[in-house]
Amino acid sequence: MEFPQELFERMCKAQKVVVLTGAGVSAESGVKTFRDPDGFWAKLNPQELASVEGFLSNPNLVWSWYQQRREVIYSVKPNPGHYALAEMENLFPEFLLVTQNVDRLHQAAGSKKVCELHGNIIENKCFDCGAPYEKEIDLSSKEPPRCEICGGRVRPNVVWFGESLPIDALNAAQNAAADCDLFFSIGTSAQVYPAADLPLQALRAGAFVVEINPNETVLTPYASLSLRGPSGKVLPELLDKFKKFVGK
Ligand code: BJW
Ligand code: ZN
Repeated sequence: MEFPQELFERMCKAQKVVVLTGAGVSAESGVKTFRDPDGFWAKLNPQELASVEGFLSNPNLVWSWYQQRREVIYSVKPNPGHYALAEMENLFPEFLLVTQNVDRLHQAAGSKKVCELHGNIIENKCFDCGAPYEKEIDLSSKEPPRCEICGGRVRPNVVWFGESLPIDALNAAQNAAADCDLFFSIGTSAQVYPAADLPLQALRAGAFVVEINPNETVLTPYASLSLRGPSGKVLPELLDKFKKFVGK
């Protein structure tokens, strides 16, 4: 892929870099996205599976869905896109990786500073009292275990529709977006708020916003640059060429 010279120049000058990732970054690891034609929401109803109302009306269904996803996530590995992002962390004076993904693949690839906006699927907590549930989960269990403190149902530590995002992660992401010079939006359809607002905040702050996605998104008309392709291919190539650019 050809990259415009301006991108390398921006990367060279950048002091504060923010990266927002979404499900597309894990697609090449074998984790389904949500809104693609073969994604989860093509056949399943988000309100039924990823909302408080869904859990209240059918906790076993929601629990089983997350159990299936956990099985996939425990069996997959980071892809070259994850590794390239882990390496990028060391190339800029300030760098923040903000992810909507719940799969912890960025951390598995070696990223150190990761801001999880939508929680993660590895940890669990009580639906009623919020206490962390730290006992090991039997992956074959078809109904949520009960909280040892209050007896409430246990749920994954993810953020469902209508729920607030973890306040520290959200503050860190918004502050960084509003004060960066280079912002990458990678593998996200940019439809879910407040994450979708981050690249727009960066644009308002005067940052150069680069989208990496094989498909157009609602962000495309506003992005300073769109790189069309899978992140597992585009990111390692970008990193490689940037290192050569800096080295010469
Ligand atoms: C590739 C690729 C490859 C494929 N390489 N790319 C303002 C306006 C309107 C609505 C709202 C608003 N503020 C809040 C809302 C309500 C709601 C919302 O945003 N709704 C919209 C959908 C309209 N937001 C919320 O409820 C949030 N809470 C909140 O704001 O609280 C306060 C509040 C509440 C209510 C009203 C007002 C304020 C919470 C959002 C939580 C989202 N949770 C989920 C589930 C997490 C748990 C789980 O995993 O099950 O998070 S939904 C799902 O979407 C998941 C994802 O993190 C999130 C984003 O999806 P993502 O990552 O973008 O995936 P896709 O599938 O959409 O896109 C994949 C992309 O990859 C595509 O573009 C492909 O082309 C690309 N791709 N292969 C690179 N190889
Ligand atoms: Zn409890």
